[in-house]
Order: sequence, then C-alpha cells, then structure tokens
Amino acid sequence: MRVQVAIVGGGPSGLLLGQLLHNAGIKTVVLERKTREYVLTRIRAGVLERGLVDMLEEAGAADRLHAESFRHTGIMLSSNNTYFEVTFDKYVDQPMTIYGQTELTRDLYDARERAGGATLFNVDKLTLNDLNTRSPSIDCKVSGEPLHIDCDYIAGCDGFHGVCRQYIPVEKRKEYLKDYPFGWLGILSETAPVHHELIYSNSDRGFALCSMRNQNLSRYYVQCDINDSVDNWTDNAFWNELKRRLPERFASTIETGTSIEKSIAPLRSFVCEPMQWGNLYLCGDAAHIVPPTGAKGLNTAASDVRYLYAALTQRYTDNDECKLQNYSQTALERVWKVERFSWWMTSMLHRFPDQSEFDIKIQQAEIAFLQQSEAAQASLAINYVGLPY
Ligand code: RFL
Ligand code: PHB
Repeated sequence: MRVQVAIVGGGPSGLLLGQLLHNAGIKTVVLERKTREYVLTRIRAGVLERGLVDMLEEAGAADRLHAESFRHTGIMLSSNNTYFEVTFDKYVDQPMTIYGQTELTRDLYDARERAGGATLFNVDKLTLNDLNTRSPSIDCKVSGEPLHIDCDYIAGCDGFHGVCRQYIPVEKRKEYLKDYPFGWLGILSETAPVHHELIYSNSDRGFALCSMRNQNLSRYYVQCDINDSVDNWTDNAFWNELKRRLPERFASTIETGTSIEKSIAPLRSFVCEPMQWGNLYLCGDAAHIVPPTGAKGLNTAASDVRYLYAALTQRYTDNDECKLQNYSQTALERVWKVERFSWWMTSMLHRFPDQSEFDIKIQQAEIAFLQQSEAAQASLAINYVGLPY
C-alpha cells in the first residue's frame, strides 16, 4: 500500500487529521489497534472549544453536533457551601460546546466512511521504518495478515500508551511528567443535569464536578484515591459522596439514578519534546497529557491537528516544508500554556494528601480572589474557552 500520510491511531486526533487531509486531496490511511466498537465505548471528553468545532465543520462532520450539542457560556465554581459563576461572554466572545467525545468520534468515523477514506482496524505488531529518510514506511499486521505501507509522512496519533513516541531516540527526547496523587471516579447517568452550567467544586472531602452530555444524560466526577477501584463504589455510595461535596442548593436538588458507566481515571501532566522526529509527527495524547480539570485534553489534541494539517497542506500545495519543520515548536508553545492552566485548575480545586493547613488557606484565598476579581475571572475565561491557535 502507498499513501502520502499514514496515520497511526483512530482516536479523535487521527480521525480528524485524516478527514481534513482526505478532503484536501491528500491520500491517507488510518491504522487503529482496536475495533471501531471498542473505540466508541470509551467515555471521555465532553467540552469542546470553538477551534475544534470549526475543524469538525471543515471536516464535514459537524451536522449532528449542530443539531444535538449545547452551548455554554460560563462555569460555576464552589468552595464548600459558597458558589459563584464565572461568565465567559463578559470577557471573551467564544462559547463552549457540550458534545461527547464518543459522539464526535462516531461522526468522524461515519464521515470518513462516506468519503471513502481508508481505515484499518485490528492493527498490531506495528513498526515504523526509515523515519529519517524521504521514504519512511510502516510494517504491521491487520487482523493477523502482514501489511507494508510506504508513505511520505507518519502522524503518530496513538495516544499516551502508543508506540510512535518511542521512535524518537531517547537521547533526543525529553519527557516531563507529573503524576497527581489521586484519580477521578466518574459516572454517566440518565438523569437531568443538576445545573445548566458545569459545577467545579472544592470541598473538604475533595474535588467534585457536575457535567452533562444532554438534558437527560449527566456526567459526574468525584476525586478518589489513586488505588481505589470502581468495585468499591455502589451507585448509592457515589451519590452520597457527591452530595457531600456540593453546596446545599445543588446537593438537595440533584436527581440520582442508576449509573450506565462507571470508571476511574488517573490524573497526570505530561509533555514529550520534541513532537517530531524525521518524518514522524506526534499529535494529541501521544505527545502530551493534561489532568482533566479544565477540559483541555481533546481540545489540545485538536490544536496539534490544526498545526499539522496546515503544515502538510503547505507542503503538498506549495512544496514548502517550512511549517512542517517548525511544527513541534509551534505546537509546544500552545501546549505548555494549556499544561499550566490545567495544572492550576487542578491545584486550586483538589485535596492533596500532603496538604498543610497553610496550603488549604492559600487554596481558599485563591478561590476568594477569583470570586472578587474580574481580572482573575477574565484570565480563567480566556484559558477555559481556548487560547487562539
Ligand atoms: P486517544 O483518544 O487515546 O486515541 C488514540 C488511539 O490510538 C490507538 N492506538 C493504536 N493504534 C494503532 N497502533 C498502535 N500501536 C496504537 N496504540 C494506540 C488507540 O486504540 C486509540 O484509539 O488519543 P487522541 O486521539 O490524541 O485523543 C485525545 C483525547 O482522547 C483525550 O485528550 C481526552 O479524552 C482527554 N479528556 C478531555 N479532553 C477535553 O478536551 N475535554 C474534556 O472534557 C475531557 N474530559 C478527558 C476527559 C479524559 C478523561 N480520561 C479518561 C483520561 C475526561 C476523562 C475522564
Ligand atoms: C466531562 O464532561 O466529561 C468533563 C467536563 C469538564 C471537565 C472534564 C470532564 O473539566
């Protein structure tokens, strides 16, 4: 098989890049280790920046999103029993869109299928060859059958646990990692959201988040021990803990019900530098991870896709490799700002095991300052709605 760009990973980064390139007349193949059904069972992000929505439109995959998504113009922050809203449109003219990553991924698979783009599932034993030459290639097995792919460029969109990043030689690669000493226990329930905006809550018992997918589908999270297991949490135990971490007004009105999904996610900050090596370019979770506080993971994957798409189209339309050469530097500049924001939101809102009374007072002062200062709220709003590309 010969393509111009071989894309490793059929998550949102790989699919979005694949669809944009395909529409621009650039021949691609998307290689996914799992099945389509498996990818579509992962419940993850739900809050999209405008930049991502614009790209989905450009990819021809935004019709259902426009029909079914919700616009958000602020968030609620709470600290024990006090709460206040940060209204974004007071500071920046850019709403957020509520639409599940699962649905977005499904729309991208459907758009790719309609457009006749090649997607191969059950891909394993993948090796990348000759990355530092003009003719890189991939060897892999697809449902057990060997396949050789010649290409001009390889996009490593294979997530945090993928293989592509490992092809950047150790002596050329620097990895920055911060693991947080807690996780998020999340549930999805077919109940009405407790409030029309998201609620991020700092409480003495730990962080909680009230989010949603639509008017009858809610997503809730509570900070939990890093070694905890979902088996330790009945639905009842979850709802009780969530209520204890919310201000009375919300705890008393929340609608509870049977969960339809329950999972625990670890929290980490991670950046790999550089994000390119020879003709390999990393995108999304393959190159960086943020803790989910602030909803930036998928959105940052999208900004990488925007930069790489622009660089590849410049290469194929003008035969100019300038943007490709600068890809890592351009992408990392934005990545580090988002890392800072996600770390800051996480630090402000969670209980840390080694936190002293002094640390807790500082956290409370930070939230009080945010409540009182329009400048601080503007800073949060600018970062939350998404920094410019
Ligand atoms: P993904 O989604 O991990 O997809 C990578 C794909 O590559 C495949 N793969 C391989 N394929 C072929 N060969 C190999 N050797 C392969 N190795 C792996 C995998 O099977 C997979 O299909 O990475 P991608 O595309 O970069 O997308 C990143 C996003 O998924 C991630 O950043 C977000 O989900 C993070 N995130 C959130 N981001 C937001 O912007 N807003 C949110 O509200 C938000 N909430 C969240 C989140 C992540 C969470 N968890 C579970 C970590 C909430 C949670 C709880
Ligand atoms: C979600 O709805 O899953 C969600 C929302 C906001 C976050 C993280 C996750 O910060």
